[in-house]
Amino acid sequence: MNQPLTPPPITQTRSTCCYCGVGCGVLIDSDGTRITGIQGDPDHPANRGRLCTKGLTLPLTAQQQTGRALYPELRLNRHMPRQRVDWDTALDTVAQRFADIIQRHGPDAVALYVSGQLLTEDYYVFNKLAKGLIGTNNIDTNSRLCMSSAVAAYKLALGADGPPTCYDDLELADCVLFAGSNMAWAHPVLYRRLEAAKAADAQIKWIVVDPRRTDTAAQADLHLQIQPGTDVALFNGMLHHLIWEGLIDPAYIDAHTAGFAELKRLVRDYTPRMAAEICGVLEADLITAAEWMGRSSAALSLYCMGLNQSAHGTDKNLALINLHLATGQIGKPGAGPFSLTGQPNAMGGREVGGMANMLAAHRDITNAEHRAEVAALWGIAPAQLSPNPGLPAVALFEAVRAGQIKAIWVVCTNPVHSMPDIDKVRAALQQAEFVVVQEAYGNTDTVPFADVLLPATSWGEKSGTVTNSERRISRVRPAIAAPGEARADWQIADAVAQRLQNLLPSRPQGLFGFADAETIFNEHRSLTTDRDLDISGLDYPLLEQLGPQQWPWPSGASGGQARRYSDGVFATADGRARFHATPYRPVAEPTNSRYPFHLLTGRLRDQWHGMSRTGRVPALWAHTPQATLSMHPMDAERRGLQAGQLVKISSKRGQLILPLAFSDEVTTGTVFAAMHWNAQFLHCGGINETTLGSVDPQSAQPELKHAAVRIEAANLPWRVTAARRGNVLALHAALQPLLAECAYAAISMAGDDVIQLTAAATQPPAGWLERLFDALDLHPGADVLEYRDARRGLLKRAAWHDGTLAGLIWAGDVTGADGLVQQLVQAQAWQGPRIKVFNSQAGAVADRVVCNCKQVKESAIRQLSAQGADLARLKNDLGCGTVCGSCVPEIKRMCATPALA
Ligand SMILES: Nc1nc2c(c(=O)[nH]1)N[C@H]1C(S)=C(S)[C@@H](COP(=O)(O)OP(=O)(O)OC[C@H]3O[C@@H](n4cnc5c(=O)[nH]c(N)nc54)[C@H](O)[C@@H]3O)O[C@H]1N2
Ligand SMILES: Nc1nc2c(c(=O)[nH]1)N[C@H]1C(S)=C(S)[C@@H](COP(=O)(O)OP(=O)(O)OC[C@H]3O[C@@H](n4cnc5c(=O)[nH]c(N)nc54)[C@H](O)[C@@H]3O)O[C@H]1N2
Ligand code: SF4
Ligand SMILES: [Mo]
Repeated sequence: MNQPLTPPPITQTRSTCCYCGVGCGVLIDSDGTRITGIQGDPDHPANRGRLCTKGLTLPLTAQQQTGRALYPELRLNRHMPRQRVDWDTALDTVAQRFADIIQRHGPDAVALYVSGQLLTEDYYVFNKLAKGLIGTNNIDTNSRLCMSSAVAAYKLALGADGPPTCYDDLELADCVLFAGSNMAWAHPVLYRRLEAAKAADAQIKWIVVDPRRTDTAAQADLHLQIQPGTDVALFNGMLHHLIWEGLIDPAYIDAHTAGFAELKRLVRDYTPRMAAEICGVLEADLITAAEWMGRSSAALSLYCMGLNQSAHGTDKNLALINLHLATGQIGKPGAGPFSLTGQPNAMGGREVGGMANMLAAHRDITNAEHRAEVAALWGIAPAQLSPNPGLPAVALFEAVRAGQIKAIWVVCTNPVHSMPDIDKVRAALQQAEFVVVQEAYGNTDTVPFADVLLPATSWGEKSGTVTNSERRISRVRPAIAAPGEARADWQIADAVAQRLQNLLPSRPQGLFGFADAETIFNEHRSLTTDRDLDISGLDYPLLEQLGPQQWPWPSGASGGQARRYSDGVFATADGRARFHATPYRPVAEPTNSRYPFHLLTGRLRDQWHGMSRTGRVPALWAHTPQATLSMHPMDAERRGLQAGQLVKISSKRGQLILPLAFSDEVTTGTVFAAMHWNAQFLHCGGINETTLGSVDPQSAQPELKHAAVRIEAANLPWRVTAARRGNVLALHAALQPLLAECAYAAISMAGDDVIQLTAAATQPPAGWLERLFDALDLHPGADVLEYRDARRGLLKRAAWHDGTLAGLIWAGDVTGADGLVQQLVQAQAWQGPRIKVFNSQAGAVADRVVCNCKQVKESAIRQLSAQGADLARLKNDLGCGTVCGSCVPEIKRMCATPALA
């Protein structure tokens, strides 16, 4: 007799979401081997139980091993594929190749490129490995693409890195300025808190500065839709008004700042009229923004990549901080310049000094005293630390390309997708003598360049800490064991370091051999004593007992510090904050007659960066099912372009083809593309084929937000639409190698178990269709019908399973195919003779899912809102927007402007 199976008991593990810098606490359910569910941690101060669409779907990213990097792999030369090897072989090879290159060419011939998604403990070990053991400062991170302008500005203006503010300020501000931040999508859980505060107090004013009408902008009281890159002019113009209308705080300026006179001289020229003209906004709107801020009792600025990712990102930050210092809107509840961190541990990386110009605990490489302090704490001679700053990301890859850096170890980031001008990055990795990639997934655009692939554990599997945007340190805990032979990032670094030490006898010995994450944390905190981020009083038991805590927390303290500089004493030598005179400078690459469009780039609501995780979850594709280029309909009309048409986007560096989408969220002359799609889902590496490597002189952060481009119709008459029901991850692995051969090709997840491929070319690439049939297992047989019309170049195949349409390939002409894909997704019983499938002319049009949690589609919302339903009724009748709330801004917009939304 069969015993009834008792399901294994579910255990709950308290951890942190691995996506954005909000740093939401999560409770992970697992049955011992699999992650089965997730909830927001009701006790975590960042989210109090809430999660957004990305956080809520985390278990779905972790349930299958397909696509994960599970075993170390090694290739002996570039002409061979990598082979699975054991860990010792992989680690020995990395250590030997690095040691060999260091001995032949010196320590600066090697580099590490790491990530703000590493845990603090991982980061600490990598930083010690580069700076302490190897003796190079060539360790930079993807935070260079993200936060480095914010870091540079905080240090210049306030004397130290890190925001002076905290999340509780979100509810206390009566004027909120969002600058270059689409918080509704990029920091959704904090945005929910702001929405609630505004709903409770109608006096609260929101100003959004963004060249696009984002979901955040659509909810603002005032949207300053500036021309790209003109923020400095705007802030200078606002300050001009504040000064000449007496809305500054002279007592605060006198007591706590320096440099105001010079700034005042500069902004004299920035009359509101002149500034508004540069920005392309109304003078009256600029003045309103200044008035609201100047008369506010607590003004808070929230800013992100629209400021940082600019060739003058540091000045953009400084110009905004100037406004806060001049009005005394800093160091008090509800007020201050609040830089939102993007990645979950951008802050932790800064704390351990994991960048090319930093040392541990916010120390500087060029400062001899700082070097001596770190050397003493590590127990090595000061001369063992190199005084020369390492190369920041863009220059680092350039040095690899130039042959100056010969080995590079890439950890937890995907530069072949996320760096500007990726063709140069590909050339660099091709040119390098030795490339190591340490990844959780085996299918990113960087992995093909790896001579050694080191499999890393990821969310739900690793232990350590992260620091969120408000300086709060949370524990990350494992809920399940590592998949395959994957190891924790710090363990891999430690294992290589111990081997490298033996191979480099003249370098410091005995720095490694960490027992666990806690030991690393304890060493890290000992380096922070008496620094601005002093956490010498914090440890794992305390975090266990009291939950996540904010720094600083010096030994003996009984609590962290919510706000900094409340006493008006800043972290500069004389305690005064610094004003900086910031003249306006235009974007690095102005538009011209050859490249007439401003290209903006940014994020989508439900995708995360290169999609190695979010791209695995069909539900997260529903909100934005495909990569497109957004253009204002007037620009399209002028050029005779239709919505849905394939267009070529070219810059001086490169080009790509995408379908055109009409959008009045961009102004005329400006187009937008999301940053997420890459060669795992497209025929090319994505929008960074076109972007440029111009960097900010002070922060070395590249201008990823803007490039000058040309848009023209792409004439690709041969079309393919294919779809298949099955395991989407396995199907994706089979289809991905076909993408690069077409002029345009895109994979998307059309339903929970349906994958779709769309492709276009001038003519079919040789043998490509045969491989497509193989990939989708669509060979003629009992359940597969074929139609050919050689004269018209048509070939169609359709497959059935259990009486429903289960697969199709339409090649040559794709008329009617989209409707069939919808039928396939809906999996309804096929009606009538199967042969009818080939006559299909049109059919159901895809209906976008707006609310992920309740699976509410656009058509349902539109239908009700056309009848005058408001948000409350839509929530009540359809259930949309009632769980995570990520779709609420969009639903509100649909209600307010049904024709436009
Ligand atoms: N859903 C989702 N959330 C994320 C991420 C993700 O991948 N997906 N990534 C995380 C990370 S690492 C980061 S860094 C953050 C980024 O968070 P955000 O910076 O908020 O997001 P972006 O969409 O990159 O850019 C914000 C806005 O900058 C605007 N912008 C472009 N040029 C300018 C300009 O010159 N001036 C101004 N004022 N605005 C401009 C763009 O139109 C865009 O709306 O998001 C984090 N959260
Ligand atoms: N055009 C344009 N480009 C941009 C931006 C933009 O706005 N526009 N934004 C920039 C910004 S702000 C950022 S932050 C970058 C982000 O760019 P990337 O850093 O390239 O982004 P991810 O795709 O998140 O890369 C993280 C990688 O780490 C892997 N991974 C996940 N967990 C682990 C782990 O625990 N260990 C290891 N070893 N690997 C793991 C993931 O599979 C993934 O491939 O993109 C930048 N690029
Ligand atoms: S806001 Fe969403 S993505 Fe960000 S930490 Fe919270 S749940 Fe994760
Ligand atoms: Mo970022």
